[in-house]
Amino acid sequence: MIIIQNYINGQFQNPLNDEWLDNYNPSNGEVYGRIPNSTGEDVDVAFKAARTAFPNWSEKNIEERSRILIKISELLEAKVAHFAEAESKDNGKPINLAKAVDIPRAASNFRFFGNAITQFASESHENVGQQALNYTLRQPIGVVGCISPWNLPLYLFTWKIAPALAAGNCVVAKPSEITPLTAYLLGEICNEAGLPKGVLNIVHGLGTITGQAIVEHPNIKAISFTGGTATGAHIARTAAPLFKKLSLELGGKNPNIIFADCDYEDMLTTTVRSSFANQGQICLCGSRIFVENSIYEKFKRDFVAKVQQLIVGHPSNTSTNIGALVSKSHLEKVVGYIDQAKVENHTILCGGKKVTVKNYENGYYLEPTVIEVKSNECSLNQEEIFGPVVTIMPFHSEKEVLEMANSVKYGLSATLWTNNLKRTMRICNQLQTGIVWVNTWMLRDLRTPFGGMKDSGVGREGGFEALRFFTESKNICIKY
Ligand code: TXE
Repeated sequence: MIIIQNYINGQFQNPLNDEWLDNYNPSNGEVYGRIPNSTGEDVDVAFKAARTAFPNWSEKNIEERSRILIKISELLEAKVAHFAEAESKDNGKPINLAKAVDIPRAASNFRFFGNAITQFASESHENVGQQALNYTLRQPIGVVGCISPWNLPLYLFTWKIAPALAAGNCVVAKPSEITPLTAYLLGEICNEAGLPKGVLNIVHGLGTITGQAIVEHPNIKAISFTGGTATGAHIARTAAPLFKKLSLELGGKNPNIIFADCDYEDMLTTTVRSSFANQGQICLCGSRIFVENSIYEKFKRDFVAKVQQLIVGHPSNTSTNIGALVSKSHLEKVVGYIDQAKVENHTILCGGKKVTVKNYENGYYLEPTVIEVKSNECSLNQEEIFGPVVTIMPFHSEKEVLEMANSVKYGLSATLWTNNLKRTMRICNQLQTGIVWVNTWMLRDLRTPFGGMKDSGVGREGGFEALRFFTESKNICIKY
């Protein structure tokens, strides 16, 4: 049994009410740990520690802040195997994925923002006619709140914390109650790296209690949130009258548009990955596949054949492609969409059933599922499923596919496969998404703006966008 504690003021602590929640291992459905069921009182203690730490941290030499963040990155890199094992156990993702992607990326987040802050410049404007100089300061906000989800636990947790700290803020953070383990382990690394106590505080608990208390706290002045769109809307409503800065990275229903002139084999291999990586539980997964009519039947055959080769298995097995879904309730939600497909007479081309993995019969496993839908209007094409389920349908013209791609409430990312440059430019200009990948998927560069349009969120993360979010600008005008 792993006992996870809050990390407040550099120390591991029980919740003040001594109430705890069970933490499940999705690969076998068993409880393997417990986490604090923290309340607003714990959040307030964390806030006070952060507020006390703020003057020293914000006034620290930038090189010194940068050095500590890079040290955290190095310590994480040295413990990739340990963290990957924890992440895989907590989330159900294949160990190979956690080792190759999640934990290295968490380390990169600290390294990247540790370096980025040393390059973060602000503007100045001289008005010679009026003999005035304007310059803009970018000052840390104070104590900020970071709330992250369960799909890429440490990866997204650190994607918020690293820029917040780099910019000189102190943080009260809450990882998802479903996947708290690697955030817990991070506390020790922060101490080892010499992060002063109180600069980062990690409070565990339910979204509706602990998360809500962070959002409602009158003196936590900015909230960076990644999670579901409904939760994002609730947070926006709560934060608005308190005039908090908000960054919301929410759900997606991303189109994957495939033209006949693409590099077919590359497209096929990448499309399997963009559909099912992390059991399809990535907000960037291409969940609606649109294929040009002339290659539709061939694609259907080849894609289904490749998907059927994916191995569903225990996350710790290195040959596993598809691990366990994150929770029982999430598995049931995803299965609900497959049932809906049957009711609406869509065609399930492969998958569709829960999988029983030998010796782990109570784990949350599901076959990778491909569904041929009749139209883009069905709920399977309009709502975020967030599991190993993709839909496919043919299109006949550029105009038709653009209309379908854009006619959802979400606008996070899109993928386009074509070798026609003019078409690429036309479509990229018209797609209503914050991110477009052409002839690739999930090729990330941490300097680029990251986030969505429409119901996929507000604001952008990444690069200097994140540092701008976590700072207040102050313009100073001097008459000389
Ligand atoms: O996320 P929640 P859920 C989508 C996906 C999924 C759906 C719901 O479709 O099926 O959202 O997932 C905290 N105040 N995504 O319910 O609740 C919560 O504790 C403050 C897309 O698991 O949004 C957790 O730390 N915080 C997504 C975090 O919010 C609150 C990734 C996210 O949980 C809160 C995950 C409140 N009132 C799910 N209520 C993506 N964009 O990548 C909850 N939380």
